[in-house]
Amino acid sequence: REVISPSNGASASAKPSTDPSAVQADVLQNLEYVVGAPSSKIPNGLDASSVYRGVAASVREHLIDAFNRTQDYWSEKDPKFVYYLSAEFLMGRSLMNAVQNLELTDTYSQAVKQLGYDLETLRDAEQNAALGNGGLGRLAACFIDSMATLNLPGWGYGIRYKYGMFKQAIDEKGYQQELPDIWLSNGNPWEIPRPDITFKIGFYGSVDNFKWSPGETVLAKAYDNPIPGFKTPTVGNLRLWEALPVAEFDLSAFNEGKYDKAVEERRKAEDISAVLYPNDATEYGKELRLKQQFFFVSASLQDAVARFKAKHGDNWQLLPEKAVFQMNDTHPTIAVAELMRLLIDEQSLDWDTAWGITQKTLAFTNHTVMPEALEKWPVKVLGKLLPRHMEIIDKIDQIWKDSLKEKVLAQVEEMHKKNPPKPKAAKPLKKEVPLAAKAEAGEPAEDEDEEEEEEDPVEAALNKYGIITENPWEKGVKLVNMAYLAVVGSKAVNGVAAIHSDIIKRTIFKDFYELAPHKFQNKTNGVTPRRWLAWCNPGLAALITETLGTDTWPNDLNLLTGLRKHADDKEFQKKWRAIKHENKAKLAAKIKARTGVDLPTDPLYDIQIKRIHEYKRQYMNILSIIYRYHQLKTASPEERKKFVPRVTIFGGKAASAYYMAKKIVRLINRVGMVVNNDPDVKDLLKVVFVPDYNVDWAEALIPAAELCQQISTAGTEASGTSNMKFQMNGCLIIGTMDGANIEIAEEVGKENLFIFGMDESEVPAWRESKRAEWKDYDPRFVKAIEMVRDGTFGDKEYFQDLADSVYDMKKGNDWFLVAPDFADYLRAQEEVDKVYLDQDEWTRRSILYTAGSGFFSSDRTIKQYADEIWDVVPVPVPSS
Ligand code: 475
Repeated sequence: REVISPSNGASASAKPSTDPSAVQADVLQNLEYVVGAPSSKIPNGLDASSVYRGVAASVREHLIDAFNRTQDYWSEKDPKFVYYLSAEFLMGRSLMNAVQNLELTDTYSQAVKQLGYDLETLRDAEQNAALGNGGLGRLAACFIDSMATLNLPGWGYGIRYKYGMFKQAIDEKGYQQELPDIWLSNGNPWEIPRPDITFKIGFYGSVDNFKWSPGETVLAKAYDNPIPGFKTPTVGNLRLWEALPVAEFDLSAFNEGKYDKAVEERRKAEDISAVLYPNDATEYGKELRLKQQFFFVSASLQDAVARFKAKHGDNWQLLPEKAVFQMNDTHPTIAVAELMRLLIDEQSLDWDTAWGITQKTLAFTNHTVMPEALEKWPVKVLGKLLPRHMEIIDKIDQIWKDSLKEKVLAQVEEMHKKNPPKPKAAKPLKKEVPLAAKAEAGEPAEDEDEEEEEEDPVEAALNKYGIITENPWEKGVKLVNMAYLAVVGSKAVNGVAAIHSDIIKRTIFKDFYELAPHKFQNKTNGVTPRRWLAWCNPGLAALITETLGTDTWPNDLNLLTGLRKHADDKEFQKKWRAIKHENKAKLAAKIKARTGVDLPTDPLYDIQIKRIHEYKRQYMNILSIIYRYHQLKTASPEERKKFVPRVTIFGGKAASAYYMAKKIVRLINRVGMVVNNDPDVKDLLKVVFVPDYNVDWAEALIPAAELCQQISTAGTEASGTSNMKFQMNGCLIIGTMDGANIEIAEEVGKENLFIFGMDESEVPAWRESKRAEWKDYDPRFVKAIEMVRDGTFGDKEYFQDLADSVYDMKKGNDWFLVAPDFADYLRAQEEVDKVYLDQDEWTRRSILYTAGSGFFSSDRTIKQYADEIWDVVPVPVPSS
């Protein structure tokens, strides 16, 4: 049976050409009719930004063509779809990625060359789409790239924030300044507005006999962002929602002269999709944030459910076979209640049927064990904003607790047998010490140890499993634990690296794991090797292709193991090193242009780029640099010659309210100002803080890095993903046995990393018993702290409490173990210097890193999600 779909016929003739001169004509057309440039100015009188927009509009035609074919085909085949629900997608720039993924780089390079431009310059005219904070948001972006490349039917769903991640500037004193990111100011050629696809989203109001009458309603409008796969005609979709008022404008208010009131509705609605909250791994308890979460979850579920209904009518039992929703951390977990509401209230299913379907359709990923990052909404807030959902959550909690009663009773009896009850009951709630949360508020971190009231042990045990629990910090205040809601409502729960998946089973989800061990899985993170190796490091990519004799490795990254046999080859090493050197020179030029700092290109390039956080320990890194500076200053000219020159680079944003993180940013900058201008150390040490670290910076920094810092306190970094990007680009790791570092060490050989510090298993004991009386400060640590205190880097007063935080146990508490790990860190740093002197050995290791990075392709990760959680299979789109 031959099926001729309308798109086949229609697009065959409309399909854009890939011949350079035809592409050039197309670019000119777009410059004239999309950008609106007068033909007299085309091409020579135009600025790069205009030409970029013309080129982007032309590339967009190719994307849309393949996008339509893909989506039509999938719609016709009706396979099971995965929907990736995420409050963040940190996409970065699209032009080069699109051109490369579509395999049109040469075509477009030639076409724009003939017009007098080069593609590289145009690429810089694009604004970064920074709709994410850090690791979690960038992971979502890598995942949708892999989904498209693997031909997996699936969409990403999120929010089209008007203002993305704040832009960071560093003022002349070294302070972080936050500026708005007006990323849409030049328009966005990569999106397709869908004014016809809108859903109503309700808030507030009341519930009468299970019927919800919202008190406020806004519209969610869809924008589709085509996501090209590589070496496949498949183009996936990222659908982002914008919030709009239901009524455009209140004309009668306007006519009465009430201008503010006339536009009030619009402003209130637009607020919902206005800003991305600049918080990484911290909960932010604002009603507007919950509003955002419900807004995009509801729109996405309504959209997917409507699509299902159009095909399958009321055959709801089929839903879990046609759709799966992956919840990216706790932000979208209101989906559990919203899917229940849609099935019960709108589709008239009974509770049990709806619950069975929900539990088979949702899955949940946890990304952090920081207790303050696990969202808990006050019942009062959630109940006011979403009264019907609160009712549903209440019932889920009740049924859940009832189902546990027998088990809990047995447990309590067992406990009593072993341990007859003393007059005072055991503490019902183990108090974690979420110090970073307190530090964020600028409060001193101190243990609180109030007396707990006696509590019925059964009640207490049930409370600890409860989705609705009492706030341990505030008596009588009830909270909805969103992570627990997600665990109970999902078919699968996963962590993002082996150690992390193990930790969540032992700690934050212990009781849930014991009740339903089958739900718990691991999916070690990955990154897209297209953006993070092939496109950002063309020199290395070419050498790899030449050496392996194939260019298929970006889609089959395990082929990189073929590099292993060249690791000792001196000629090959030379070529490998030359590429690194070239990347360093390019980076130095970019840093010079952006910061004015001159960097030599021969020293070891040592880089730490990630959100600024106490647990990530940028502080420990800068303390070791301070000590190095001290050593240099006190060395004789002869001794100085023995130092291995280093360029140390930092990048990362501090959450705007995170007090200590902001001090760390300032310290790094102040150290840079002193060190970089000190003739004594000259080219032996440089300290650079790149302002406004983002995806674009990462693409320049990672290929140039020789050493990267992955130095989180063991047990705190869920996975890390920059570690994988650095590894792919042949950058050595100094790090702790934490997150995915452990798995990287397995692939590369532990002896090839510079591992130091306490293990995850040793950390709790140190915190509990040794921390308070820790006196064993290494003299080098003492020296570095002294230099923070004594005004060597200025701002004497300002830095005192930063020094205290890791040193004075009455004022701080060094929760993240900077002091006890410091000596071993310096030992590892010395080892780094030693190995760097042996360039052949360094390069051998570098090659082994790249060769061992195949496992960390997000293609592998996504295949595992597809096979082990989603049950979604590839549906490749026929070529034409
Ligand atoms: C982990 N973000 C990394 C990465 O799995 C890991 C954002 C807003 C509010 C609360 N939290 C966030 C995160 O929790 C986050 O980015 N987590 C990171 O996820 C991907 O590689 O170790 O810290």
